[in-house]
Amino acid sequence: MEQTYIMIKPDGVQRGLVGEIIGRFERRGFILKGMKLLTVDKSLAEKHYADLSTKPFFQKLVNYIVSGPVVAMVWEGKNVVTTGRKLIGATNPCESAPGTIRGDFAIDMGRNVIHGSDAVESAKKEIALWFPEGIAEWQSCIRSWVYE
Ligand code: YYY
Ligand code: MG
Repeated sequence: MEQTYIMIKPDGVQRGLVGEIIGRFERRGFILKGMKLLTVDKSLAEKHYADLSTKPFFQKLVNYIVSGPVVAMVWEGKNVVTTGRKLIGATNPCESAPGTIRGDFAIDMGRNVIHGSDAVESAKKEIALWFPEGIAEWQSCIRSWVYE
């Protein structure tokens, strides 16, 4: 089953949006396979956003991610990478539709509350980067009530 890396950024944690965000993924039918709250050091933040290292906003982005604890999660389900991005909404919250996480809770791009992997391949890399210890092995009993 497909997995994605979802991270509640420091603003989401500070604003008390953790339960709200987890609830949206849970209610959709996705299964939580890994979760931890951690403060991020600069080198991990830089590795996570390595693809953006040449962008003018890179340093600002890294400083934001290390500014407080984040909640790192692995969610599992059919098409969870793409559907997760839909639940999250557009990168710029001004363009995120109401009903999405960013569209409901964010205004500025540099405080957009949540990260979600953009492809199956990047999800694999990000899960390995954030969960080097591995993730829980378990099967949810709701599976046959969510999938036909
Ligand atoms: O995957 P997503 O988070 O939606 O956007 P990315 O293009 O991967 O950029 C990562 C992160 O960088 C974005 O969530 C906000 C920030 N950012 C920015 O501050 N300014 C930009 N012009 C583009 C992205
Ligand atoms: Mg991205």
